[in-house]
Amino acid sequence: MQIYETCKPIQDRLERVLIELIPKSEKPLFHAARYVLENKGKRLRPLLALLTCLDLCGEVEPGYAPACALEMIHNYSLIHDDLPCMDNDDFRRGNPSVHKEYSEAIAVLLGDFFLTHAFSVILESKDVTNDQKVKLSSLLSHYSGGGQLLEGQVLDLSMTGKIGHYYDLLNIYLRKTSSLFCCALEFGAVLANKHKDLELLLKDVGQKIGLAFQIKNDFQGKSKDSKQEKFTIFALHTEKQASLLIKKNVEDAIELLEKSGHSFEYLIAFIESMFSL
Ligand code: GRG
Repeated sequence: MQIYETCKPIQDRLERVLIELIPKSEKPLFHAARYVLENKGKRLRPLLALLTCLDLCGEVEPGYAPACALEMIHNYSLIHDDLPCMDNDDFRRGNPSVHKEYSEAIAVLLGDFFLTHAFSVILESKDVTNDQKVKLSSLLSHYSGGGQLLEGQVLDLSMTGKIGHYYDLLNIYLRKTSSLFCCALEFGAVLANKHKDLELLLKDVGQKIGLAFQIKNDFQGKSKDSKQEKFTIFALHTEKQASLLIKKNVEDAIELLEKSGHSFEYLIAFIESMFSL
C-alpha cells in the first residue's frame, strides 16, 4: 500500500487545523506558538490517531481537533524538555529551540499554553460527542500526567550519570515515549466508538511502537547522549542487540494488529513506514 498517498492530504489538513487553532494575534505567546507549529514535526502521533480511526470507521474528519490537541501536548513536552534545566538543547527540528529564539520564560509559558489549550481544543470541538470529549480528555490527562509522560521525564533525569537495569530503562521508555503513542491509538478507537473493545490491544501496540521508536531515537542521539551521560539502551546493549529489539517490538505490534479481528491496513502500513520496513 502507498501509505504516503493516504497520509499526504490528512497531514496537509492537520497542518492547517493546527495553525487555525492558535489565536490570530501577534502577542508573544501566540507568535511563539506559530513558530513551533510552522517548524514542522513529523506529526506521528496525530497521524497514528487518525489512521486508527480511519481503519476502524472509514473516516477521519471528526478526529482533527483531538489529533491536534495530542500534537500540542507533544510539542509542549519537547519545548520544556529543551530547557536548560532539563535536556538543555539549543536546537529543535533544525531551528533554535523556543528558549533560544524567544526566552526561557516564553518557553515555560508556551509549554503551559499548549498543555492547557489542548484540553480546550477537545472540549470545544463540534465534531465529537460529549461522551467522546470526556474519554479523550481523560486519556490525554492520564498519558501526559504524573504516572506517565511526566514520571518518564523525572525518571529519565534522575538516571543521568547512572546505569540501571533493563527494567529501569523499560520503565522510563514506556512512560516518556510510549505513553503518547498509546494515547494516539486509543484516541483513534474513541473517535470510532470502539474504545471499550480495543483499549488493551491498542495500549499494548502503543507500548511496543513507543519502545521501538525510542530505541531508534537512541541511535540518532548516540554521541550527544553519551556526552551527557544519559541512560539509554546502549548502556546495556550493543547496536546489534538494540536493532533486534526494534525489529522484535515492531513485528510483535503488527502481529497483534493482524490477529485483532479488525482490518488495520492503514495503521500497519504507517507503522511499517515509520520504521522503513
Ligand atoms: C518535559 C513534560 C516533559 C516531558 C518530556 C517527551 C519528553 C518527555 C522528552 C523529549 C525528548 C525525548 C527523547 C522524547 C522521547 C520521545 C521522542 C523521541 C520525541 C521526539 O518525537 P518525534 O521524533 O518529534 O516524533 P517531531 O519533531 O517529529 O515531532
